[in-house]
Amino acid sequence: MDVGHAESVGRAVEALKRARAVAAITGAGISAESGVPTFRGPDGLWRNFRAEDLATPEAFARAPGLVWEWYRWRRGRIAGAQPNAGHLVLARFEDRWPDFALLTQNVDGLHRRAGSRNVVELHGSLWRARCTAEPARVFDEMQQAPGTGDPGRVPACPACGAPLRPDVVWFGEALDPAAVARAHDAVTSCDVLLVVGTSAIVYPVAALPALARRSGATIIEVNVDRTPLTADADIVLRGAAGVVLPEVERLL
Ligand code: BV8
Repeated sequence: MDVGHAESVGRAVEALKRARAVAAITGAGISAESGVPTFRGPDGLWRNFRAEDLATPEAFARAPGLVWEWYRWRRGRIAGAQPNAGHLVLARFEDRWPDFALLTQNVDGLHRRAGSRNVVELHGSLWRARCTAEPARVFDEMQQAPGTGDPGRVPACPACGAPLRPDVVWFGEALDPAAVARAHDAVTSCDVLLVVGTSAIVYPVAALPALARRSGATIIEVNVDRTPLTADADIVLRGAAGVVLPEVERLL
């Protein structure tokens, strides 16, 4: 561990040891070491697609079969993935801080599979589908709804026959108000906010670290690269989440 990094890890450990309440925001980077492609990295999901082509209500209205193909492809990529050491450390943090809140932008479900229970899936879940006619009708694991696995097909709601859509938040769509309220409560009441593996450019989640900072929290960024948040983070741990988070946990 280089001296600068060791010192930053030490400062992060001290802040966490003093913390009464801790929260974390995660993005696609924490799943990278599980083999799940990120959105904007060199092997990013967006490399072959443009977000506005697929992750928007307009795209779904224009080409629902294409959008379903993309989500089925992503489910296939994720189905074989296992939670990595970074996911597991955050799951164990629930035992250290009873109210540890995990606010994720990821839709891959890996935090829950790692054992995290207090997870706010701010952008929904790839593993759920919901009825386009009655959004309250949500199908878990997608197996419950016939046709969600059939290539090219747009699955139909078993209750009313309307098309199903992935239960995720697309660009231009509002986040679930209840999830946003839980995230707001977590970041305004924590002493330390970990921001792990996110490019910090997708709003409204990207606005949460500034809110935490205004509320007095220490911001710790864990990322392999710089982001728009880096300059405002109190502590920057430059490295892979699956390496850095275990380094921190070992010293707690
Ligand atoms: C909203 C779910 C308003 C679906 C996603 C212009 C037009 C339209 C909208 C906007 C606009 N300008 C701004 C907006 C708002 C827009 C937005 O912020 N756009 C950005 C791009 C500028 N936001 C929205 O549209 C949001 N809704 O504003 O609604 C509204 C209000 C009321 C009423 C109606 C409407 C909705 C945003 C949610 C969009 N959905 N995904 C799906 O997944 O298919 S976004 C998508 O990006 C994912 O959720 C993803 O998680 C998220 C953020 O990306 P990251 O997770 O950060 O991933 P990324 O690849 O970018 O970065 C990975 C990072 O990890 C990198 O920093 C990398 O260095 C690092 N890394 C890599 N490996 C590792 C690592 N770090 C650590 N360890 C490693 N090993």
